[in-house]
Amino acid sequence: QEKNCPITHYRKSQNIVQDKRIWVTYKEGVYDITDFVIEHPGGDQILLAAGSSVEPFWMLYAVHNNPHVLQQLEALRIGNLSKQDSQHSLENMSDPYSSDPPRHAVLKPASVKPFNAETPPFLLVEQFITPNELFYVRNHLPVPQIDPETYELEVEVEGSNKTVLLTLDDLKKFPKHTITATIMCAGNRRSEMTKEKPVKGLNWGPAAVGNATWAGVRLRDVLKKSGINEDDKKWKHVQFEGVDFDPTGKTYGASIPFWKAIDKRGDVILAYEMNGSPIPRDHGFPIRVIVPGVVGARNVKWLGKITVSENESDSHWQQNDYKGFSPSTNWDTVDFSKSPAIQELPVISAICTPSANEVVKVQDGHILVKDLGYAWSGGGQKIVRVDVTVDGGNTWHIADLDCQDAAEPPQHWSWTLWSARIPIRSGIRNVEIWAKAVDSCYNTQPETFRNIWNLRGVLNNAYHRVPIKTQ
Ligand code: MTE
Ligand code: MO
Repeated sequence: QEKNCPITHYRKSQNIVQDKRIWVTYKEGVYDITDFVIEHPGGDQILLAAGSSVEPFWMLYAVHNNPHVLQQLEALRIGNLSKQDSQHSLENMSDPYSSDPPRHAVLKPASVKPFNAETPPFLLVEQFITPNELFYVRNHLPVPQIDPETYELEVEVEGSNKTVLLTLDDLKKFPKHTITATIMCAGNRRSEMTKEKPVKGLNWGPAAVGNATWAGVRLRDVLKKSGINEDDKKWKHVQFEGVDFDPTGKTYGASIPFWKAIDKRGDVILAYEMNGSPIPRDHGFPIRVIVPGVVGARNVKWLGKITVSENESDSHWQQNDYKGFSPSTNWDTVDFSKSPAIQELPVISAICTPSANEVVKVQDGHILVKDLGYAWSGGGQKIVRVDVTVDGGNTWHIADLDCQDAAEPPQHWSWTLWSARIPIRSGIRNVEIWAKAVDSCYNTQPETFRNIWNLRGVLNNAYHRVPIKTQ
């Protein structure tokens, strides 16, 4: 443990100073991982463990603790710790995920620790409102245990040394505001993009999305009560911090533009209810920010602190993740400071039933699929049309928009559920259903993933294509 490499020296693999080697330990082994980090995309994550044991980190990111990774590591072993040193406090280290809440068995995990899971697609489109226990879960870290009796939310106005502390009761004294809004992960449908060319991230299908009714207090009301003048040009961002934290003590964080936070029509709320119940632990109990129309990552759960600022959040998830890049940008050339953080999401749709390779009955020369899919657009835009084709775009059929909220743009926050009755030429057994949606700005989806591919696999909104068999 003679080398203690400060993380900040190694922010990106390109910046690694060759004469400062990076060592980690695992059990009694000592490993020089410098060359590995240079090769490895996302090497900056590994550097959290630089100069120390990787074990606490692997408990947090359990995907790494597998035979393949251990084998790779073994090749880098340069020595062993003394018996004394290797007997340090490992015994006291418990699984940080042991107090995570129980989950519905139907949720399909993309990773277990941290817990990430999506709804089975056919269940997703059965109901306009996604039930709490079926709502997808995207956690970066263990679920914090928060006592609602002692919970306090801190509100800081940067540059003033005044901070406001609000208990749950204080918060509930503000007028209650209810909205129905879709929340979607930036990585939703990533598994399709990765088929074009591998991307780094959880292998989500089309169901890292859900629609719920959220109730709470307007962020705007809390900010005004904390002394913020909505016309003050100085304020550019509102930052949020969760109380979930990584082994270095860093909490999950994100920010949104000030205008979105303060605008009455932005409908940003500090929610304490999800579909009429207290927010479940996985979804942010007791308070989570709902930023409708904006990517899931900014909807910070287990909210601990709000900061009104001139600057964006400096968290990893605001600065070095959840950004889009050119298809030609790779892990050697990427510069996260050059792309803006994703806020409003682009228009998307997905076919949820039938599933790939399902056999579908033809009746009167048509296939009829109820609850076919969902469509949604960010920024409070509404879906005005969904087009479906089964002949590669020679003919398009207009889908029925079966379930749609009455709210008008730019405050239309919910998804639209749709279905279609599609004519099929007789004798054709294998067809591919394609879907694309059009929103109230007349934005539509790109045809393929090829030209929107990006290294993190975000913004996966190309036409959804599902091959089926007819009978
Ligand atoms: N907030 C905290 N505190 N910690 C997190 O890991 N994940 C974010 C966001 N808020 C996250 C968070 C991401 S990336 C998404 S997509 C949504 O929460 C997921 O919300 P859900 O789990 O309620 O579906
Ligand atoms: Mo996400």
